[in-house]
Amino acid sequence: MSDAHAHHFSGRVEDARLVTGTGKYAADWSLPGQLYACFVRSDRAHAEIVSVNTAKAAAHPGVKRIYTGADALAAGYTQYFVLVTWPGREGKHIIKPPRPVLAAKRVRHVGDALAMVVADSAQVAQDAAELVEVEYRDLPHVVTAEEAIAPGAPQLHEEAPGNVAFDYDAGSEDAVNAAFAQAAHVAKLKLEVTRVAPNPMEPRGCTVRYDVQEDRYHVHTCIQGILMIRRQFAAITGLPEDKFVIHAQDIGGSFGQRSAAYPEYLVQMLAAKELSRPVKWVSTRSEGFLSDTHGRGNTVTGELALDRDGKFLGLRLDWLADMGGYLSATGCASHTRNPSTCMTGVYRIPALYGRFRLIFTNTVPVAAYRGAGRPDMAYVMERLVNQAAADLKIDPAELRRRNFIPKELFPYKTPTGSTYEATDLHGVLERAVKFADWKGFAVRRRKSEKTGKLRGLGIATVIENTGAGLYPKDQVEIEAGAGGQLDVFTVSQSQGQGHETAFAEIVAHELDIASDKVRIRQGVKVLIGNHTGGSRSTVGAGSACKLAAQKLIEHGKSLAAEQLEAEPSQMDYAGGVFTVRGTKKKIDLFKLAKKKPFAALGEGTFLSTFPNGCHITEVEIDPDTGVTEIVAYNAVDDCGNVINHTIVEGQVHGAVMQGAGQIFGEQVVYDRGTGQLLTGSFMDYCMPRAGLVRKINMQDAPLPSINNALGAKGVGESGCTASIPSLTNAVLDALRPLGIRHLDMPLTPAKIWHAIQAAKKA
Ligand code: MCN
Repeated sequence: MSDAHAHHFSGRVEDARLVTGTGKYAADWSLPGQLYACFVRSDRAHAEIVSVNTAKAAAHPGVKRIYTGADALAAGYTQYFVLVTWPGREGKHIIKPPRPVLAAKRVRHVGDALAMVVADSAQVAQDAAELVEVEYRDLPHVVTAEEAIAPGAPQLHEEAPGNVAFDYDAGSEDAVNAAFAQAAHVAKLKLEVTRVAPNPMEPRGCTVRYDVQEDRYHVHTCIQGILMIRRQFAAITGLPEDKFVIHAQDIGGSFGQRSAAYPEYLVQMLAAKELSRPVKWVSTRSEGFLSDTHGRGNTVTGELALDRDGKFLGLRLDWLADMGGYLSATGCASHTRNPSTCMTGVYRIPALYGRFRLIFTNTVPVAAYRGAGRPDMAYVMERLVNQAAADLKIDPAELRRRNFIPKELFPYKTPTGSTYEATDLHGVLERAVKFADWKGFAVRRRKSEKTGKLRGLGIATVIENTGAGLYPKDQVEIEAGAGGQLDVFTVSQSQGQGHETAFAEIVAHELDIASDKVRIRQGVKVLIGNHTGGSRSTVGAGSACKLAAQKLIEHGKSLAAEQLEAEPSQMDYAGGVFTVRGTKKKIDLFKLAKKKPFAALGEGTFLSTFPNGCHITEVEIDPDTGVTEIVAYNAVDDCGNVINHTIVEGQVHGAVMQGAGQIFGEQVVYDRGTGQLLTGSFMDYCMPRAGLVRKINMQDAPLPSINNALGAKGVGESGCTASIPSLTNAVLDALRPLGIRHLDMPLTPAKIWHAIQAAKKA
């Protein structure tokens, strides 16, 4: 890379806009003549709707129209799009009970929307919503997956007996049974991967305008990409995808949550068309807790069989995923296929079997959340490995070394059908062990003991597949326009990942020009490609950026040749200038475009990549208070070739923080007796504070991917996948000398303190 654009690798170009309040988020879109919507939501966990009386609300001054479940049924907006199309156990397909976009006959969770008031202002809509009278007949409810599958449990959907939406398995049950029969030791744990609320900074919002002339809906909302949401709208309405024009500029975080075509948006469509006015709705934070999809929510029993030498023989999982009251588009895949594809982790385990069941409960639907099943899988695996190490009194790093997939077996086909590309598991581990001064821990523990603290050392060695997508290829178009700038069009959508910076750098690097000449334009042109999710944008859209830039050069060469009266084969290109080889004849890329704008399309099909890493953490626990302090966080990650190191650090930092949040505080809690959501605001849902993880030491261990043009592997989620098990292993390492074998997340001070007190008494 030339000095001319060495400055690219500093800050992010979007930051100035985002931190000075000049970003444009969902709530910032306002359209002339817009009306405002407010939703009436169920205050019951499970009930029949006997009647909805809208008379008083409709008479409220300023109210234009009130929509109810009857309108949803009349429109036929009842069938949702879900990603899972493949069969499960015994060839049976996923059960997709109808979900009217406004609850019609029954409500299935607190917060289930059953009416929408449209009025002149948001305040009037809210006032009127409070006048809607709903008569319910309460039904028995159930808020945990385990209780939902018990005999006699309340049933949520007639179509799904026993509350099971999908029963899926992976691997070979017979092979696992045989492996367990040979085992010298079995480590077994029952683990809760708690339900959490993603809570992006930006509350959800949407403004819909129906254009009569075009006969199209213009939807202004927070998304992860225009295509996936259009496909869902099309599936629900039965209309072609091009009837939906999606507008989005800045997205204030998503973490998987903004991939759904939420029911509210479809009711707004009904209203915008019928009333011939745009309809705007912006969620409050509390409403978000009740209606934005939640994440994780798995109860997993895991068993790891080992031989006498500590070699892994088999892994068996029984996985119950709490899906909430309805299926989301992504959740069903996140909790079946995703964990099964990386079920073997970084280990050579000859026999694997997992049974994954998706269960309905009277709670908010669950969807993909940063990592989407892979952190859950890594957590189960890494907890089991540490449990086995403790049981067998083997150093946990050593037990890992013994069981890593050997280098010579890569590319490695796992027993559940993934093909891992080359990784250097031993190399990453040894670097991390050194980086974290693993050997010096005993001394540090003694030091902590002197101050009355319990010190623990945690490790997680993880791998995950990135690259899941709905579309078979990714396209990017670059336009060299007359304005002296390049416009790069992509259908992926940054939600905070810094694509405007990173993608511009990819294009600028390839074209050997300054990156401020390159402008990334997301979602304004319909191309084929995936939304931003599954940590696949860099390998997909990013690689397509590189290929498009290469094509632009080739195309530019033929145009430049015409201008300079030469043959395209005589043209060279460097530093933004086309030259005729061996002559002084040349033309600048931007001058060429000024004469005649030109464009190029880059595209490709990019396979999964397998980022992997080792995170070693240390905690100190004050036994008098149960408070845990993370005193060291050392991460070594292989995310292939790094495009922008600062962004990668930011991504790992953010994801580690999210993992730490889940381990030390975050949890969505429902009251079993009433089915009410107890964590409905930031007063009672414990978001992590900046001080939770003070310093992360990071090292890149790049082994280029062979599956894409950049040699990059995805990195957006890997910090979650590694931090969740590593931090838990550290806490349990600190507590194990007291005889504490296991605690479920969140590891709050109260939980730890009580466990210590109980252990002292025992
Ligand atoms: N990157 C890089 N070198 C690599 C890999 C990635 O420089 N070898 C950079 C990329 O150029 C990009 C960023 O890191 O700017 C993340 O890239 P990638 O791993 O491809 O992930 P995606 O862009 O597809 O982002 C998705 C991922 C997911 S799935 C969730 S969930 C998530 C996340 O990213 N949600 C986020 N990070 C988030 N960050 C913010 N701020 N907000 C969210 O909602």
